[in-house]
Amino acid sequence: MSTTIRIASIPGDGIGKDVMVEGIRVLDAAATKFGFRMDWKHFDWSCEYYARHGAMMPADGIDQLRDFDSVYLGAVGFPGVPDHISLWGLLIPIRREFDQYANIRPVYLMPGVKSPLAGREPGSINMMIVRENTEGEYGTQGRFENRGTEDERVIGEATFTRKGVDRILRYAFEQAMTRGRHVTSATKSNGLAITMPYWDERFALMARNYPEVRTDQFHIDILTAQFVRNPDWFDVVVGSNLFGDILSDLAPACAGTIAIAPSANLNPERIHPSMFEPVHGSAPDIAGKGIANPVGQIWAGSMMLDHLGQPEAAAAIMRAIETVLAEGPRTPDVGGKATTVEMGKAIASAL
Ligand code: GGG
Repeated sequence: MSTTIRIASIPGDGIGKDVMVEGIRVLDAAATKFGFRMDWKHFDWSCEYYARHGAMMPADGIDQLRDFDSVYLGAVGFPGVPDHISLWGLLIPIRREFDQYANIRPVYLMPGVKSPLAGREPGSINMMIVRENTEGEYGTQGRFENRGTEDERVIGEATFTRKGVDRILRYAFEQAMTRGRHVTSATKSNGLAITMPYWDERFALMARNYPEVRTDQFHIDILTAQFVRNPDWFDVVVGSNLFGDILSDLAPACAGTIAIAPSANLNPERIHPSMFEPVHGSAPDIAGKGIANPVGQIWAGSMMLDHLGQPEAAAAIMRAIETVLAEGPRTPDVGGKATTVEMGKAIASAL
């Protein structure tokens, strides 16, 4: 009897709906080729759902997802719903309730994709951003004081727990052991005088457990400059929730386009489902026009299959993505004239 993989798909908003169709097309084709079954259940949770129900998902939404092997997400956010409402109503609760503390975002300069940085060859940018995903600067703790007066101020708290910091640092070092044995820490301990010195302290302690791994750390401001000047310096880059979020848009932009970048929200202990999504957002300006690049969604699907014990299918999808990015058909953002559907179909056929 063949394995069945049960996936909750949440296309979400904007181009999430366009690229999800292609992600499913490619994963279904991979399943047929490699002899397993994909069993999809689709959820319409989104800003449209919010407009109808006053919430991004039902009150028991997390429980509805609990028994799936993984969650496959498109994009979240649309004009009319404030971004903090849409993110905190859907994406962030899933990450937190399922303790998906490791957000893994690989960055690779693919053949056929042009870096905006001069003289960069395919493969010359090859790093992994490891982003802390459940605490840090992303938070709802805080308060307004003297609201509506001249003395108005707002205070937001960032929480860094020893457990939370150590487990993401450990994850980054373990990743480095399987790659180039180099970990860079993103910090800002010269300005953020409480949380970031603590982060640095835990980083130095964690590094002692991995004498084979070369380490360095940069303040986030100069780190962004070095991503642009010297992206080949980096192997694994570990950062807090906010810094990792910023770096994982910047790095794929240096490698050509954020549109192809994937993201795995992992619960490494596999007690809960993990979630896979493209790094990009819902891009309302091009939603429904049929020109969104589906590669970020499809690459995220490859990461999902790898996580769920189908490494051959995952690798085949990556080869198919590389072939189509190099030879076409390609969407306009990567220099072609193809539609989202044409590119998705080409990747499915290249398997
Ligand atoms: N692909 C999911 C999505 O819509 N991401 C956009 C976004 O703003 N994400 C914020 C985050 O990853 O924390």
